[in-house]
Amino acid sequence: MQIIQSETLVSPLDTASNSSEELLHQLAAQQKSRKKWLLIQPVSNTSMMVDSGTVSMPLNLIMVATIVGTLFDVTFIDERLGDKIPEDFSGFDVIAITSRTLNASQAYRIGDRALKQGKTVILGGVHPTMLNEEASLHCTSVVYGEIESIWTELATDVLKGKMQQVYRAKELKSMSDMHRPDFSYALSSKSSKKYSSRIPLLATKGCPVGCNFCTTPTIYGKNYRYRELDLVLDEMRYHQERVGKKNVNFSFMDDNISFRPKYFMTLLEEMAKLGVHWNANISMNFLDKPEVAELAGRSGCDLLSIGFESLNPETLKTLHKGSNRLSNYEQVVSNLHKNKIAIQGYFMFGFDNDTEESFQLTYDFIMKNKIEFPVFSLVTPFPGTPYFDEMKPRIRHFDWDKYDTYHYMFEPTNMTGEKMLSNFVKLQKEVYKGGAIMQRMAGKPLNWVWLANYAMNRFTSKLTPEYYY
Ligand code: B12
Ligand code: SF4
Repeated sequence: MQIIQSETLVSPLDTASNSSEELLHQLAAQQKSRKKWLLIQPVSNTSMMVDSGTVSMPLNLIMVATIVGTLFDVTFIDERLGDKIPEDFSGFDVIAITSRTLNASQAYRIGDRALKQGKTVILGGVHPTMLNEEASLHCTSVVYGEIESIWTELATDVLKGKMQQVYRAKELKSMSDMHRPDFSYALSSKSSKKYSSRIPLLATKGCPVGCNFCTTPTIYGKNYRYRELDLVLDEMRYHQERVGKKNVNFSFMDDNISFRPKYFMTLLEEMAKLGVHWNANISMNFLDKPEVAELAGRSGCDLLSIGFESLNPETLKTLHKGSNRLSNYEQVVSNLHKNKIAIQGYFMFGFDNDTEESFQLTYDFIMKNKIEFPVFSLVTPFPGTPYFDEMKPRIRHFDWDKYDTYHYMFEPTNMTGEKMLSNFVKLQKEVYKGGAIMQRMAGKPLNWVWLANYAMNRFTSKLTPEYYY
C-alpha cells in the first residue's frame, strides 16, 4: 500500500463529473473481487446517558455505508448496540471508522489495531476532521467533512491501493446528488431494537449563525445547503410505504432547519399533507412569528430542540449566538406551546459570566414556561473551534473521553468550580423532582417526553458533583 503524504485538495466539480464516475465503475469492474469494508460506529466511555439505552440511528455512518455499498461489500457495526468488533480483521480490506470527540479514543484504539494487521484504515466524522493531524497517527487516511464530496477520489485510490493522508474537498457537493440513505445496513443488526424508532432525515446542512463553540462553522463555513424538496418528501413517502402507515416519526439531523424561511415553510406545508410526525433542531429567531409555530404544529411537529444556552445576555454575547434574543424567549415558548409542540431546551453552564443567580434564573424560566424536556450541559470547548483556542490555557482535561459536555472543563471566573457544580447538580435535581415534573408536564400528551422525564428523575436523583470532574 503506497501512502501519499501530501494533502490534496479535490474539486468535486472535477471528481463528480460523469466521466470520472464512469472511470471509477470501470476500474471497480476490473477488480478480481469486490473489496470488503468494515464500517464502525465506536461506543464512548461516558458514564452519562449519551450512548446507553435507546440510541438514534447513526445517519452519518449509514450515509457512508450507502455510498460505499455502490462499489464495495459492506459490514456495519454499531458498538453502542453492544455489537462486538472482531479482534481479527483478516476478512476485510478497509476498516472505516466514524468519530466524534467523545469516542475518539476508542476510534483510535480500533484504528491502531487494524493498522497493525496491515489494513487500510479510514477515519471520518467531526473529530478526525477537526484534528486531522492527530487522527492521521491512527489511520491510513482521514476524510475531512462529508464523504460524498470526495468519494470519487477516495474510491479510486482504494481500488488502486494508493491512499492519500487527507481527503478534503475544495467545494461541497450539492445535496441533491446525495444518495437516499439505506437503513438496512443499520437495521440488519440483531440488536437494532435498541435504536430509536424515529427515522433520521436530512433536508439542509450547515448553519450561518457562527457560534464560536460549535464545529459546524469551522467544517462547513457559513455555507447553507438544502436538498430539493421533492427528494425530502419522496424519502418520507418511501418510509411511509416501507413501514405501511402514514404516521411515521422523523427526526431531522439538520444543524438548523429553518434558515431558508421560504424553503422551510413549503416543507412544512407539504409535511402537513403527508400526515407524518417530526422533530428537529431549530434556531429560535424564526419562531417568534405565531404563524410559523402554527404551521409547524399543523405539519406534525411534536418536539423542537432549541439551544436557549443561557439566560445571561452577557454570556449570549460572548457565544456570538446572534439568533438568540432573550426578549424573545417567552414569546417563542408560548407560540410553540399554543400549537402543542413540546420543547427540548438546551441550557449550558460553566461560563465566566455565570453567577449563582444564573441557576435560579434558569430554574424560574423553565418552571414558569413549562419547558418539557430541559437538557443541561457544561460548556465544552471542542477541539478545532475558536472557543477551544481561546480557552486552551485554562482547560483542565485533554482526555477526549471527557468531551461529552458533562465534564467540568475550566474554572469559571465568578465562582469556584465546586460552587458551580453544586449549583448545577442542585438545579437538575430540582427540575426533575416528581412535583416539578408534574408542574411542567401537566396536561401534556402521554408520550415519550414523559418517559424521558421519568428517566431523568431517576438519573438526577443519583447525581453528585463528582460525576462532572
Ligand atoms: C443531529 C445531531 C445529534 C443527534 C443525533 C446524533 C446521531 N446519532 O448521529 C443527537 C441529538 C442524538 C446528538 C447527540 C449528541 N451530540 Co450531536 N449533533 C448532531 C448534528 C446537529 C448533526 C449530526 C448529523 O447526523 N449530521 C448529518 C450527517 C449525515 O452528517 P455528518 O455527521 O457530517 O456525516 C458526514 C461526514 O461527517 C462524513 N463522515 C462521518 N463519519 C464518517 C466516517 C468515515 C469513515 C468517512 C469516510 C466519512 C464520515 O460523511 C458523513 C456523510 O455525509 C451535529 C452537528 C454536525 N453538523 O455535525 C451535532 C454534533 C455532532 N453533536 C455534538 C455533541 C457534542 C453531541 C452530544 C455529546 C450532546 C450531548 N451532550 O448529549 C451527543 C453525543 C451523541 C453521540 N453518541 O455521538 C457535537 C460533537 C462535537 C465533537 N467535536 O464531537 C456536534 C458536532 C455539534 C457541535 N456542538 O459542534 N447529536
Ligand atoms: S446555531 Fe447551532 S448549529 Fe448554528 S453555529 Fe450555533 S450551535 Fe452551531
